[in-house]
Amino acid sequence: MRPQPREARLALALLLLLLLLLTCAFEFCASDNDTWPVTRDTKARMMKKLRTDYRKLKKQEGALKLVGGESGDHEGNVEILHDGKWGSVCDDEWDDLEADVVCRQLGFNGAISATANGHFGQARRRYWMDNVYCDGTEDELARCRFDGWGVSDCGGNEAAGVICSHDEEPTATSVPRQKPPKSRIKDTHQRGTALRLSGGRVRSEGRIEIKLGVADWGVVCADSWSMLEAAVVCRQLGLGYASVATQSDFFGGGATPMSISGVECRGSEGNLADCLHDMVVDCPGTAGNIAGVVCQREMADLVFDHIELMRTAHLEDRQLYWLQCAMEENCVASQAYKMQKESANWYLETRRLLRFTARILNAGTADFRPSVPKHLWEWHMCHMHYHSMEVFATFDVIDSSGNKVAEGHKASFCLEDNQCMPGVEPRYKCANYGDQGISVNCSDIYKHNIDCQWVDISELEPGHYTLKVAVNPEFKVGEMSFDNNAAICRLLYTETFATVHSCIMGRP
Ligand SMILES: *[C@@H]1O[C@H](CO)[C@@H](O)[C@H](O)[C@H]1NC(C)=O
Ligand SMILES: *[C@@H]1O[C@H](CO)[C@@H](O)[C@H](O)[C@H]1NC(C)=O
Ligand SMILES: [Ca+2]
Repeated sequence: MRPQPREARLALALLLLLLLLLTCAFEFCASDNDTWPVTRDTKARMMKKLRTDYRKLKKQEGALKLVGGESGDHEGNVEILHDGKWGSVCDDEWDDLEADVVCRQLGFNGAISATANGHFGQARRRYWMDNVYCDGTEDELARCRFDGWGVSDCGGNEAAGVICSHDEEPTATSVPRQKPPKSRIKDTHQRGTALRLSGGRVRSEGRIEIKLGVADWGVVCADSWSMLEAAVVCRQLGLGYASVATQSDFFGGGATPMSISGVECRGSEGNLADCLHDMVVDCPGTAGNIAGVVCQREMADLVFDHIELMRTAHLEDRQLYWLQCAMEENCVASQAYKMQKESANWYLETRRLLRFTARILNAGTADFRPSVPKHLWEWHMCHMHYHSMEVFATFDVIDSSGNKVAEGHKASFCLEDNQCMPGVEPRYKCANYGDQGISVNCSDIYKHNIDCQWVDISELEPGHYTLKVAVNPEFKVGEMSFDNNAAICRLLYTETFATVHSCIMGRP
């Protein structure tokens, strides 16, 4: 179980208070020394200070604030106080449940939305929390599950935020003032656009500069800049595929005027002018929030095998006793953690798992390598291997109105060559801290019988659903195409069996 630092500190403060009282009672307070009034005075002052410290501690540990919001204090990136210092929260696993807890802790009725990717600017401080899982009943964010204070592998652009519902403006509908809707770049700037890279060490990299009509060249705000937008730039300039999307002044440009912000592409466009942008430039965060790219000719391309998924999908009922490793890796639904908290016999409870095999082929022209460098890989004791990519795959069950109904967990994997086409030598191996990756024309296979290779559907009502399995779902690693990274299937679930059928290939 995770230690409860808040409780621990409160207990410590109380203990000190008691100790002081005792010392006092035996040493000074009983003496009839003529300095007794002074001692009593000192004692009273110390007691008072301790009491206020204790109250402060109680109030502050786990306190939240929202920063960077523009239209009021009901929105912003989340910062949390731990150990007397404010820190940011990473957006991995950040969604409506967590946002709701944040908003309620801050005294709002609930959340309108959870924001990610530094929606309200870059993270200003170190990350205190990562992989936060709330079940929605917590009264404080600090009571949700997370990786531990300060444990995170997130970059500066992964700040989590919220927009809380507030009714200070009764004239408006329930939606508060948000950024105005976006428009296509070429609709706003009909006199044409031109694109170039500047400040790179070689021709195939640099900051993006865009020329709108007769205006001067300007840089692009990196507020929603990702591998998808970067891919469009590389394609348009004939430079191949995007391998890195930068959000900094790494390639200079701090003194160049900002031409556009909020650029948003699907990733398959041939021209950046087909993407959306803010009609009025609105670039949150620091001056160095500039979009850049590194393009490459050769690139990996993961393809998810949906045939194998259909062939292998089946149900298994398993006692929590056998799922303790899986619990450590967040592979069961939050209901299971609740049982663990509330019942002494929690390990006798049964969970229902929808198991299937995930087979991922690299059909590109370059190896697929993990997004996290080797020295930062996390060792997972339970499964005795290193995780090199925090979110390599997502498994989601979605109902007919588009809601996620079985908590899709985000699986970290150990990437390796399990099966290669004839004539291709496997090169990546997880064992012994080996190099991780997937070679061209090799597949990484996660068989249905290994731990965590499932969706926990214990709370699911029988019926018809959509099962969506996706690899590299956050587009953290560059690929030739993301249109083949997901299998989107029909799931029929009855009390006694489940079938997965009619899969199509799609985007995460
Ligand atoms: C009273 O306390 C003072 C110093 O705090 C000390 O010097 C003195 O000896 C004490 N007298 C008695 C009677 O304990
Ligand atoms: C991978 O397979 C494709 C088609 O099966 C082939 O054209 C290509 O040369 C192979 N690449 C490598 C590096 O083996
Ligand atoms: Ca792909």
